[in-house]
Amino acid sequence: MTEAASHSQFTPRVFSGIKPSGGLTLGNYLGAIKRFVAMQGEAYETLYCVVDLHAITVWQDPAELRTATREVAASYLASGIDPEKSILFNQSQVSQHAELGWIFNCVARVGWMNRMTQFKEKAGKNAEKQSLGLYAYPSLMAADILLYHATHVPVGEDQKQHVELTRDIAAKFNHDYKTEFFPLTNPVIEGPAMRVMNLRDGTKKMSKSGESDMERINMLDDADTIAKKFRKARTDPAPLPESLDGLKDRPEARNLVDIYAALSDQSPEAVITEYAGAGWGQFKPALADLAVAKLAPISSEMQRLLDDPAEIDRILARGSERARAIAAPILERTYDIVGLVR
Ligand code: AQP
Repeated sequence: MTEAASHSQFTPRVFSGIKPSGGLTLGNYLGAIKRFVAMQGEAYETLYCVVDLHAITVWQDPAELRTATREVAASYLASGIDPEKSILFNQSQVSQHAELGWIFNCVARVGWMNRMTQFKEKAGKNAEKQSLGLYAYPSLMAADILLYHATHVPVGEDQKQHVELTRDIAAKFNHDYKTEFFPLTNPVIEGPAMRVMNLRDGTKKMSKSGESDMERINMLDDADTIAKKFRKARTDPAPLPESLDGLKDRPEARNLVDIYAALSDQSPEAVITEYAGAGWGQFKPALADLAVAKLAPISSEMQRLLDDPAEIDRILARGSERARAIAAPILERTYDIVGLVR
């Protein structure tokens, strides 16, 4: 693929999204939302999406899906996404996502999908019983990104493979149709909390849909619940070490240090320097206080916004209109390149 496809002719544009598949977690906040806010500004045009079509790749109760969609939108707004500065919308209101997703289903190879670790993890031993949508999810995700010619995608570590697949799809499309139409998008995975782990098992990531509520901090948890969950978080008996090296092979301890670092905008090294030798009886309450200080203002603003769902719907409708204005000509051009007569 040509260099040109990855650079220069594309406007610097950020796209990212979150699935409304349940209550949002601290992992979604640190790995995604906090960074979306930081990227909003002069350097990029920013589009942030509630990716509802991805949510239905596993069963969603319709009423709960509507609530979760508004909750993701409220979490963006409450965290500092400004709907004037960013385009904030939900995927299903921009039908071009599904249309480009189909084109990409015809570009992506079955072998590529078979290598996706997220599908393997989610499907477990029941791959045959999963929806076809869950299997094809990464090509819809490629469409989400490439529909806007997005150059940068802030994501957590778990989505890295899907952004790499997006580059593969763009490169194959460009190659097959002898064009440089789609950019080779860069994943942006930076900071100490790109993979926030489950509080009960430091080898598994914190997920909205994890089995037990005790394994995650939800953005809407109250102060007592947050304190209780950190108090009961699994750790080993040793105190915090003098340096980060001492956290090797201590995944639960490392996770709590990384969470503290991300919440306080410090490096994990700085946290270790501050808490060297401290026991969990000291560190966990400090972590809980910090998490409450950061999350409480966001969750109370979310609650306020959720009291007026019609206003959230208006913001999403307006954002969808602006998103369509970018997406429609890109899809039109794609159809032309592919040879579809309209
Ligand atoms: N534990 C995490 N640590 C860091 N980042 C995370 N993200 C999710 N979990 C963590 C990031 O949040 C963004 C939105 O993710 P998503 O909701 O669209 O999909 P997901 O990664 O599948 O999230 P969940 O919480 O695990 O949802 P379920 O349980 O429904 O599948 C992405 O940028 C992701 O990296």
